[in-house]
Amino acid sequence: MKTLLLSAPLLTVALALPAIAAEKLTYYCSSQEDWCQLMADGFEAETGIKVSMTRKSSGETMAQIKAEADNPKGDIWWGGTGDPHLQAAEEGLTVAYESPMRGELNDWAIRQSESSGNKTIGIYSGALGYGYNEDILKDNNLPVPACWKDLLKPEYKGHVQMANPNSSGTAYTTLATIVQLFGEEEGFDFMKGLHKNINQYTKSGSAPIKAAARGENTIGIVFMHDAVKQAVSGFPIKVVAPCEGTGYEIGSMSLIKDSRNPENAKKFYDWALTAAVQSRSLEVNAFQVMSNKTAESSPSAPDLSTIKLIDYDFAKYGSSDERKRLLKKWDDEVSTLPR
Ligand code: S7P
Repeated sequence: MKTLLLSAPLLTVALALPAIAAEKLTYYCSSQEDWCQLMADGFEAETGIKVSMTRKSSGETMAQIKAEADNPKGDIWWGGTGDPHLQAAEEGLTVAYESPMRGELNDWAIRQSESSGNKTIGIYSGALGYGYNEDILKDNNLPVPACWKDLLKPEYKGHVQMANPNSSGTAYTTLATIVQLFGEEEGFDFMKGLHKNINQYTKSGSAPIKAAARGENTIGIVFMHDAVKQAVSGFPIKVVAPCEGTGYEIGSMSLIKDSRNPENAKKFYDWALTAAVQSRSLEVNAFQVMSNKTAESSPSAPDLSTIKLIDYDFAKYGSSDERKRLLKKWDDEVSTLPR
């Protein structure tokens, strides 16, 4: 009874106090799950800001931000290929910001920003290619592929996997790369020929090489760094830079328009561009080239200076009309064909 009488006034005071809202950030991530989580945990630990994370592929995240435009739920979109970030900028879904960290970044990261009116910025870069499971290749007496056009050989039927370009930034980069490399007509003929050899179009871009690592697929069309990640983890994966040349991505970051926690989003943005944070990518075997000039790199990372890279037209293939047109054409003319 005595305890009850003493605690009653305390309870009244507690109920009368306004609830102190915890600082928070809603973070959409389109890179590999382990890297997304490392970023969320690292930011939360350093700032005390509570991070709520959703990981989805690049095209899916773009679609989600668009669907939420009247009532935005996300604050920041980090990672994923640059094309859908550019499309989001053009469609007014993201906002301009000039971070004080810009002086520390490589030119390609700043160019990405300038081409979008500063509504997105480059955080990493990496080349497209493919990887194969050398054990499965040998067991099936298959030739070693070295070029894009090798993937059309009839003996690879059922042995090639890529993601669906609607959901995946990796697969959209593949489609745009092939069109830029061979021209639109020949490029679509290539995609139709490739379709005959595809065993499955996955939702996520890196899934095909993870399946190859597990022995459930032979050749996965992915970013080369995603194939290297499997190889350094001890899986029998070989990485190929296709002989004809290849495209590349500028993985990007954008602030979502009319977000609920814009100041915390800017804090994350500046923090994510520091060399110390970008160097932590190596903890999860993320072997992209980082945008901060002094971020550490690994000797295992693909050396972009030795790969034949096309002059990828980010302005064109990141534009809303072109991305929609190419995806519709792929849906209509490729994905519906029998295999
Ligand atoms: O972090 C690895 C990585 O390949 O993931 C991103 C990719 O877009 C995510 O997967 P989706 O293809 O499914 O969108 C790339 O930006 C990045 O290099």
